[in-house]
Amino acid sequence: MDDSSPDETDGGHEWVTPPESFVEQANVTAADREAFREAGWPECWRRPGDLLDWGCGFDAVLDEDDGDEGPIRWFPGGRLNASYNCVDRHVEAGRGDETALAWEGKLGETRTYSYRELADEVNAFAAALRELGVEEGDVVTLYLPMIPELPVAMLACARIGAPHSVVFAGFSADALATRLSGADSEYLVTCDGYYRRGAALDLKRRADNACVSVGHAVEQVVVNRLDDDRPVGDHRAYADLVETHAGAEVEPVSRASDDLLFLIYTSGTTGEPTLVRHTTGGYLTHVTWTSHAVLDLGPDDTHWCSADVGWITGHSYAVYGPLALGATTVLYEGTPDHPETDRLWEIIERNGVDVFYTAPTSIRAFMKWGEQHPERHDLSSLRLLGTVGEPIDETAWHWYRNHVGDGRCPVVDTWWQTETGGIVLSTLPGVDRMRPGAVGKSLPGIETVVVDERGHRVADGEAGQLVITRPWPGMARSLCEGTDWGARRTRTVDGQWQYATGDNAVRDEDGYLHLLGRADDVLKVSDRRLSTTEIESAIVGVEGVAEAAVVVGEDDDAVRQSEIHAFVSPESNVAGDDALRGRVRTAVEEAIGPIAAPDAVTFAPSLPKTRSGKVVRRYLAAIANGEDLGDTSALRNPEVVGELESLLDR
Ligand code: 6R9
Repeated sequence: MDDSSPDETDGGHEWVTPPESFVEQANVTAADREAFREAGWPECWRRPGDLLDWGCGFDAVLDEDDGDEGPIRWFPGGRLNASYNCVDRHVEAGRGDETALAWEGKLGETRTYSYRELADEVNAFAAALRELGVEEGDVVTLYLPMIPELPVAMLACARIGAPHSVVFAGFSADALATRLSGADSEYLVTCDGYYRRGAALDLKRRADNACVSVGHAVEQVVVNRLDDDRPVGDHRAYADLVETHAGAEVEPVSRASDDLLFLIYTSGTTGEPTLVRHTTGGYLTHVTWTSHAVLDLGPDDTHWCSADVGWITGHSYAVYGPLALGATTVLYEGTPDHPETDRLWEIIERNGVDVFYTAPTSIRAFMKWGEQHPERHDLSSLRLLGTVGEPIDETAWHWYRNHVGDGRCPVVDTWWQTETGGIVLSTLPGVDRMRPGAVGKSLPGIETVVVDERGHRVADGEAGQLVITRPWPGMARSLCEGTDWGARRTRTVDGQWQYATGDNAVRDEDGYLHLLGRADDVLKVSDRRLSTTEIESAIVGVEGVAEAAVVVGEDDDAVRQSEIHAFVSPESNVAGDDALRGRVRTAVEEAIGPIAAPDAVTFAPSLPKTRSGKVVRRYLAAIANGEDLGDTSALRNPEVVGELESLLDR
């Protein structure tokens, strides 16, 4: 197939128009966009709210200030249950035999759950959680790999009104312990182990180590994934619990719209891990509506969001969004290159996936492996492709559209964050023209501007920070709590409410946004969001290390994978050698997990600092990437930057 030439150019920009065949069947039309505009904010969010079943309808779309816990509440007065919306209502509508979940295991096994089977297991596990003592409002931590028990446990928690806190299974015991303590969570669902590239990893041991260092008792439920009948000690076995409670019916707890659905840890603007809290009504409305409008999902679709459920993308678009709409969601336990580099295409073909949502980092890997892999498979079921997590460059965008989407599937580049709950910027696939290399405009009902440091709007074409200027339903509840600006990240400038995203961007004259990366200390490595503080404190914990700072670099590979680059200053009598490099990496693996281990470690006599003593990571990133440093005169020690360039670990 030819690499596509631009469909059209105007104003010097390349535009790609969605094909007529897609436009005709799209869930959201130009008239819908217009209806949003006419309804005005916040009333325009009423129709998305109506995609859900509310046990008790909301009194208003938004209560901007009730003065009590937080100033902003979506759908006040409304009551609902997320598990009812994602499971029961589809069974009640006669769709119980349709597939809810199609699971592809690491060893080539498959398992499917119809909506009825999902309902049965969610009910049984919800009853089991109750028997263990979990009450409404208790936080249940889920430390599980990509196995069906993870979404089942999430929905079981939602059913009884117990907020879940999912911790990515690649995180270490220490990272799990921090998250268990921080969320005050007394219940943990984990598993004996899981397979990664053919090897069995012992998750249970990590969980046990974490529980020992938590200041309170933690009750564990253990899923048997390795099928080797390891004893679970004095913990409860998931399979026994589900069997004992088979046939149980647990009435879904009626939750206020503003009640918590889940907690999730992410890295904050200052690089610290922070707890983000999402609500039931606002969050579920947002992810359901964006799954309908941007991912174009409905009950007849088979959707595959390849993100791990341990991150926000998996929560919103592998679990809650597609299940709320009654679609089939595909869950894959393995990695894209094991056993072969065409594993994903085989899964798409076998399951008839029609909407595929992945990250640019994966697309760059597919490019490196070559187009012969997707082209060997029948991918004609696909009708829409999406990306998320980091900017996608034009080359990767075109490769994805041509070699995976056969040149006919629209590509939606979706920008959002853990804090926004769901998609905020994207084209609407049946309405808007696409611009490779740019995410689209703000979605209907959402308003954004690009501002300077004082919060004032900059001219189109100029770079600044992206801010969202009106509350949106998926916004984390934690965003409006707390009083200091750093934690809150919302402020009022000249009477205008603003949420600071931490991302730099340029808005062009068509309203399309070009994302330029983070403006703060958040580390986005490929599509993973890590905490600089967590990594740096693991490194300075190594004997012989005086100081450390980590930044994102790009390796020299043609596919431009991002990598973690650590600048480490050893104590004066300590050699910066490979042995120390090894100890630095091991320390990070133990404190967070292998995904956070630095790819490059540059030893430096000192780090560039401002006169007030703050390390300037921006210069370190420029050095790591061989970029121009610009003016360094504001540094206390400008001479160090030249020295660092020659010491670089390449
Ligand atoms: C969903 C998710 C959020 C950060 C965000 C930004 C980056 C996400 C992007 C993108 C450019 C896109 N990001 N989508 N950058 N284009 N389409 O990734 O959440 O893990 O919280 O990360 O990811 O920097 O601020 P999260």
